[in-house]
Order: sequence, then C-alpha cells, then structure tokens
Amino acid sequence: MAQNYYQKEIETMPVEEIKKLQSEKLKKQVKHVYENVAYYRDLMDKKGVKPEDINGIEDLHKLPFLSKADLREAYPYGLLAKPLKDCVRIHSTSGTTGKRVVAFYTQNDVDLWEDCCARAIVAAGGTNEDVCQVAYGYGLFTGGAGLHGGSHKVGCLTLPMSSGFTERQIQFMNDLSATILCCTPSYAAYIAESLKEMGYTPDQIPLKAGIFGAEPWTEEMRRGIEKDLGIKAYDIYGLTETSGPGVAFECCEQTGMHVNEDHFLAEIIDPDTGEVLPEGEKGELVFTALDKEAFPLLRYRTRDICVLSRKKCSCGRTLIKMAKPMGRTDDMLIIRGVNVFPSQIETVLLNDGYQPNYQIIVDRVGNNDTFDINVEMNPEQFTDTVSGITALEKALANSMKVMLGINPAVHLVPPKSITRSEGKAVRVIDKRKLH
Ligand code: DLL
Repeated sequence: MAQNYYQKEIETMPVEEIKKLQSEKLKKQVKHVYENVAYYRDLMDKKGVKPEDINGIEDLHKLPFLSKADLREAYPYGLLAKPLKDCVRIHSTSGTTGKRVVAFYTQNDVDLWEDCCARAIVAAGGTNEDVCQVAYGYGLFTGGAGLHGGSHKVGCLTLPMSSGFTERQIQFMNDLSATILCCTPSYAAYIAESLKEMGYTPDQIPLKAGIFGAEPWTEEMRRGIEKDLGIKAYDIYGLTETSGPGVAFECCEQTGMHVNEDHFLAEIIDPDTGEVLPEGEKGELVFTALDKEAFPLLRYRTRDICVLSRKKCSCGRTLIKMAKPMGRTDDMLIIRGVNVFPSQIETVLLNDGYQPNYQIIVDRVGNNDTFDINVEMNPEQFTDTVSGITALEKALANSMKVMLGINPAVHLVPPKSITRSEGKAVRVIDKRKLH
C-alpha cells in the first residue's frame, strides 16, 4: 500500500536529526518545568540536578522519575506548568484509590495532540475523502476528543458518535458510508458481532480501516475483527498523562507502533532498579513530553511493559517503534476499556461500611468483558432477607459505578467465605487471555 504521511518531514526524518531535535526540546522543557513546577523542582533539587546539567538526551537519565503516586500527591494543580488562564481543557482518568488523574491542556497542547492523532489516521489510509466514525467515549476520557480532533485535521467527515448505542452506530455507519472506525478493539469486535447477527457480510460493510486502542488486544483478535468487518485494523496507544491517544500509532506494516518521537521521548527501564535498558530489551515504558506546555511530565513511568525497536520499517517512517504493551507492572485492570484499580474498589467498600474482603473476577464472554465482585457481608447483614441482600448489592454496585465509571455485578457472599491467603491476597482473577 502506498504510504501517505501527515507530517512527512518529521515522520521520515533521519534518526540523528530526530535525536538532535529531541535534545534541543528537552533542554527547553526541563528549564520550563524547573521554573514553573515546584513539585518537580523539589525532586530535581533532591537529586542534585539543575537544568544546566541537561544538555541533551544523553543526560535524560539524570532526571528523576514521575509516577501515578506523584500525580496523586500533587492533585489537582501541583504539576501544572502554566497559569490556569492559559489552559483550555482538562481530561481525566482513574487514578489509584479515590483520586483521578487530571491532565491540563493549552490550545497549543490540544493542537499538537490532534496532529499526533491525525498522523495515525493518515497512516491507516485516511484522507479528506473519508468518513471517520469516532466511537470512543467522549467526555473526560481522551479517546473521543483525541481521534475527533485528528479526524478534523485530516479533513475527514467526522461522525462524533461516542461509544454505545450500537444499533445507531450501525445505522449511521451504513447510511453515511463510514470508512474509518475509531473505538476500543473490544467495542469493534462487538460491533462486528452485531453486524453479523443482523445478516451483514463483510463486503456489505462500508468500512476500510479501524483505529483501535486504549486496551490490550491480541493478534488473534485483530485477525478476527479484520475478517468480520472486511478492514485493516491498526493499533493506537496513549495515556491521559501524556495527552491521550496518539503517543504511538501503527502503520501498514502492523508490526508495532511508531512513537511520535518529536513530541514524546521514550525509554525502557528496569521496573525494579530504574536502570535504563538498551533498545530491544523488555521493561517499563517511560515517556518524557517534549512539547507539552500545561502538563509536561518528565520521565513518567507508564507501568506498561514493552520493547522498543529501531528496525527499518517498510512504511518509510523512521520513528522508533514500540511493541504492543505486554502487561503492566502494577495491578491496573482495563475492563471494557476503563482503567480499574483494586484499590478503588477497596475505597468504596470501606466508605460503604464493608470490610476489604473481596475478589474481582474478570472474564470475556464473546467479545464482552464480564466484571464480578464478590464481597463478604458483615455478620449482621448475613441474617437479612434475600430481598434485603439484593437491595444491598444494588446499592454497592451503584457506589462502585460512581467510583469506577462502569457497572460491576456485585455479589454479597457469607462472612469468611472468601479464602484467606497466607501470602499476598489474590484479589483479582482475570480469566481473559490478553497478552
Ligand atoms: O486509553 C488513551 C487512549 C485512547 C489510547 C484511545 C488509545 C486509544 P488511559 O485511559 O489513561 O488512556 O489509559 C492508558 O491504557 O497505560 C495502557 O496500559 C493502556 N493502553 C492504551 N492504549 C493501548 C494499546 C487511554 N493500544 C493505559 N494496547 C495505558 C494496550 C493500551 N494497552
């Protein structure tokens, strides 16, 4: 397939030039952060590093890391590097315990982010002739807004569907001849399944490409979606902390995602020691935002396990590639595209007067994630009637929904019926095979 580029000069820039560009941007960014973010300045001071010590990407390793724990501590404004009057947007995602991650954007941040998403759409074959159906969630989640902005930049006719209402998705897809579908891979598989049930064959579906990400998905799942929808399915990666989707995107080769290296400097580290690992080794992915103004995280630990590679790509892009994430170093689950931490569930249980004796069971039935939480009743509840227990389950499920953004099936079980562990409690049973 002939490759088009959205920003050819950058996407095919010789590696040495990209590195030079990164070095220049890094020096400026460290100065910006040091001068404007007291929280990070303290971390640098503690480590004995000054902006003058950073003369290029070879000095990156001298800088301290940031993690979700820092975001929680600095919540909500502690990592903001611009006055609020210069910010035009926030997005947010689940954090550990009760506090969400809140990311801020200036207009320039939004522009560069949308460029990253536009690169992904063009790499998937998108042009201004396309009709792009955005079925990622809109709102605080970054998926909808990011791909929506990218679609505008490419000049596609944009269908801002958000997620859900599958019948309506299918009606618009057909009536308006959508050619590109953007959503989570599990939602794409669900749409494909619904189309099949309605009697559509792949050649009757107008789509030609899909841009799917926000959760782990396997090559088998890719092949299934491609076959059922009659499309080519492209992976896209990102996280709220680095702006959202578009940190990395797949090209026609479908062998990993090109990192938008002019904006995001990627490293792989040993998650235990923090030591930087050479290219090709598996470890934790760390990003430094080189251009972000409002929320410029330096050396942010994603907790995603990954590998980077500079192998030549047949698409002509020189941007380094990351493999599909291979797991996480923390206990974050992604259920129906939503990030869930066991600690959030614990917080709800304690708030609602339960003991933190619980078990989360996640499975995939067809293409849907099931999400069950078994919770031990308190002894006094155990004497309740069946209808009383059902009401308690409903109330607890509701509190969970408020905290997590998705609805689990809550089952109250007798006191002391969840096996006590002698070592680490097994809180999560994930029966899906995603890696
Ligand atoms: O999921 C941003 C996004 C939206 C990416 C739409 C792609 C498409 P968060 O909700 O902050 O942001 O979740 C970020 O999701 O650290 C990974 O663990 C996981 N993740 C994101 N993309 C992929 C992917 C969005 N393509 C967290 N494959 C990340 C596997 C992914 N995991």
